[in-house]
Amino acid sequence: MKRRNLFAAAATALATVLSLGSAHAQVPANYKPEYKMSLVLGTAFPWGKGGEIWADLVKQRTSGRINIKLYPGVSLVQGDQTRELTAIRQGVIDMAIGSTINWSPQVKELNLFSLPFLMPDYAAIDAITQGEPGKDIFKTLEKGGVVPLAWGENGFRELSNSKRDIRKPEDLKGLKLRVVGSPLFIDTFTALGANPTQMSWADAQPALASGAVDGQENPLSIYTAAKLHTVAQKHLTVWGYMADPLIFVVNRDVWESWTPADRDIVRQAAVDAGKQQIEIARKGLTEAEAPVLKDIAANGVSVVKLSAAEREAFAKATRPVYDKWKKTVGEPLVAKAEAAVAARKK
Ligand code: X2X
Repeated sequence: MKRRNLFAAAATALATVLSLGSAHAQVPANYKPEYKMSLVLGTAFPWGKGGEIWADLVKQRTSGRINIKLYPGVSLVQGDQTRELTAIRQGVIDMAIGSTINWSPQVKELNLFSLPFLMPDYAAIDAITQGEPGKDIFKTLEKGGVVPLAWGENGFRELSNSKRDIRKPEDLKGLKLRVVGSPLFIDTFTALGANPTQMSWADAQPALASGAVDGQENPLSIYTAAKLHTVAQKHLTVWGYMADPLIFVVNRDVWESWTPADRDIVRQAAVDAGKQQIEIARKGLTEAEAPVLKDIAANGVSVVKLSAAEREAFAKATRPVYDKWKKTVGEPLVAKAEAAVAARKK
């Protein structure tokens, strides 16, 4: 290295040390050494990967002023995912990426996404989350005391069980199914003749393993990463009856404790992480032939893909549930969502 270059390199190194030093010196006194991010699933799943990306982007872009630690398994609320939103509001949790399902017991509008057969494809999810209905939902959450920043995705929830192939509603008769924590799911599966029982994701896996329940519904990224074929889930029906988006949020007091510049960074990082997370969640599912389905079948799982007519039979059987819950969600919001779906670019 020439002498001049050496000098330049030394100057750069010194500047880096100084800027790092000053970045630390600039951490406002009211900032916490660590912010707690709640998630149901860890980094083996698209959900947790989204959390990791968000935390990493924030750390880089704030030069470490905002340092986020992931708490998967909703461990800050002892695994009870339906208590997560309340804990965010109370400040027990600083920030989270949460499923619309888990927060819907507190925010009735979030049941929108759980209305059976509202969203026929991925474009329909995007039309709602990225359009007017999504904005309305964010306003509702803001009024509810949290700061929503971006959308992510858990995914279309497909049905698995240990007993038989499901092609028509009658096939569900008497099946014991684990469902998530919104009463809407009890209504949907009761309407289909099944025997639904509500439990947390933490309890679901042992219940499937012991045979206490016969089946469950979850996105295929979860089915594969949690290896549900090893807990007797050998029959899978791809019916796309609903999908749960994820929402990136921050507790309001935490948000207000940050400088406006840092708020901008955290918001933009959530938007960027959300986009990447949605891509990860859809990987293997949106390509031709859906390679994920081949991988699942290779594990000896019987994969049933419903035809449009078969799907329609399930939609018809659950229509009364849709109509009942439309009132709970709010008819104007549902009408807006239906219009966004009808106008979507396929
Ligand atoms: O509990 C579930 O099924 C899960 C992991 O998908 C949610 O948190 C909604």
